[in-house]
Amino acid sequence: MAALRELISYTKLEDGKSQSFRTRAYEKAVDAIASNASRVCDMTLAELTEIDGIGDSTARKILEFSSTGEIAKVERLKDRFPPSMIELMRIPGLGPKRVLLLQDSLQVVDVEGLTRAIEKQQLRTLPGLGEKSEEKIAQAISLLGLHSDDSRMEIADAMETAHRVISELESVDGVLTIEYAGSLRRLSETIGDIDILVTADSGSLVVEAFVNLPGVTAILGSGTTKASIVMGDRVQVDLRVVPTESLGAALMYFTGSKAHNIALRTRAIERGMTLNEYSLSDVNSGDVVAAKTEADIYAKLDLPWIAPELREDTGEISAAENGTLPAPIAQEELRGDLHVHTSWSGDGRSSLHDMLDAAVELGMEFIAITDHAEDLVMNGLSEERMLGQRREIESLRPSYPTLTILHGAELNIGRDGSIDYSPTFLDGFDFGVASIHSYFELSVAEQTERLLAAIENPAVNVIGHPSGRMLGKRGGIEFDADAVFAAASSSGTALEINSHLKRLDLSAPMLRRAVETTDVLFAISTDAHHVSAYNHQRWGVAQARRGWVPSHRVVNCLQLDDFLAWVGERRN
Ligand code: DGT
Ligand code: CA
Ligand code: CA
Ligand code: ZN
Repeated sequence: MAALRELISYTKLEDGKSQSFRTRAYEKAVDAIASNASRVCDMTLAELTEIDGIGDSTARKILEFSSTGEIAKVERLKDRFPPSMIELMRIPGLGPKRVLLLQDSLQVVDVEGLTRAIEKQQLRTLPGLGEKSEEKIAQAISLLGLHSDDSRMEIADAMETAHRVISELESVDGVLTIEYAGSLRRLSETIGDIDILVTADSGSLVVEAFVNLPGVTAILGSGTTKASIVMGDRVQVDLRVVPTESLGAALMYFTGSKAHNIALRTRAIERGMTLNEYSLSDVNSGDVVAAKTEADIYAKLDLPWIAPELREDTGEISAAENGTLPAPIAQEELRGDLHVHTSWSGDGRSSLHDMLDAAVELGMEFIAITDHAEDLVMNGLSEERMLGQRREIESLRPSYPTLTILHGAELNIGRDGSIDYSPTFLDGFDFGVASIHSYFELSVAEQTERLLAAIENPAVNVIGHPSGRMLGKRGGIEFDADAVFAAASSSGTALEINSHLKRLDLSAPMLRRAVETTDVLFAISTDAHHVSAYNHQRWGVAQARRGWVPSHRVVNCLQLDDFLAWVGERRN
């Protein structure tokens, strides 16, 4: 039982020691509950004390929690000890006594403060600590990955954790819907914490399952409708269980951004209403005006539904009001994928045949197979192997009557902007993607020249992941974006929106600038190296939304004939 575990942590702090008569009693009760099949939440005092291992005072705490959703003592202690102190107790070498000492003598209550204190060599000055223990604690912090300055996660990691949590919670009894909100739903590049919203018959059952998920290393708080946990080293996940009738209001509130919420609240007030996480309501009567869906609420605020990826208070509300906000692209609008790898290249993990089968299954109408060209040292295909792949495609075409298969290549943009193979050999392809895979350190002028040369090359239809960035690893090349957008716009070369969560390349601000200042076209591509990665299309679509890209600018949303016409224009 999560509430009891929380009680144990806080009692340790209150007592200033890890073991006491009280903590032992609570721990015994936790064990007793774990081995007892029936639900303690519904039991009477008499039934509870009957269980071996649960004493009278613990039973009263459990009863208090089942009827009020809180334990008053824990709530009181939270005022004295912030939840971050509970997290500090997880660090080897720091028990309750030392955590209290840190608070009293150095006003340190969290990992960030602790790291600063270690940097200033303050820990070694405390009674009972010395240089050695300071070093040990510093080591433990870095081993646990509790880096204070870098506490935001990459979106790829956060999304993976969120999906793991969601799939675990799906099997809990009485769960109706699960969605993630917050910065994750807005597709921010980095995520502070993961926010999950659930509708369910019983909040406490969901909370119970949530705090007991595999991989939970700390419970920062829990009640009957909400809880916060730490998974693994440092990933915080916040859970809210909300009533079905106010799901829309809750989703809006917890999706944020905070700035977007504030702007909407102001708008509500101007219309004689109040907006909070429960509903949009009439300010005088208190009657609910809308709450169940986001679209209902936006409509009552005289706005179309605004896609989560746009909710940053960067002009989306006035654009929505004026009708100039692009309709959000839907994944169903994509008719094909234009950057796809197969096991012909060293890093592809599914066969050509399997990639085509999966494409048909997903309803694609066209596809460009674009394995690496020869200049990519490890994985590139020689001319001979490219011709082998072309023969295989030709022999497979009759088996895929609904899929137009283009034989392309992912060409490498060299230092001077030249690409692989001879012009004659390049003529043999149906399609070309050209990408930056090397020379990340050149000057802005040189990088711009490289991109411009590739854009002008008739063998190139799309510039793949134009900046070459890898989120959390490298920033990508710097180039004169306006010059590149203008050139791509006049030559008809599309710029890729790479769907991989580690790339999301071009970035959203770049996309928005390109859309606002030029007529440039885009290709939303998965860069799939395995059949399962077609799935990433949804992130590419979300990234396009975040960049305010309308679907009429996206070449894979074109009808087949128009798409082929666009490809052909470029190549002759
Ligand atoms: P993060 O976690 O730092 O990447 O960013 P968010 O946006 O997920 O922020 P988080 O987790 O603190 O809160 C989730 C959402 O809840 C946030 O986007 C908007 C809403 N929210 C949180 N605190 C406030 C607040 O004080 N006022 C308003 N209006 N909304 C808030
Ligand atoms: Ca968050
Ligand atoms: Ca949060
Ligand atoms: Zn690729």
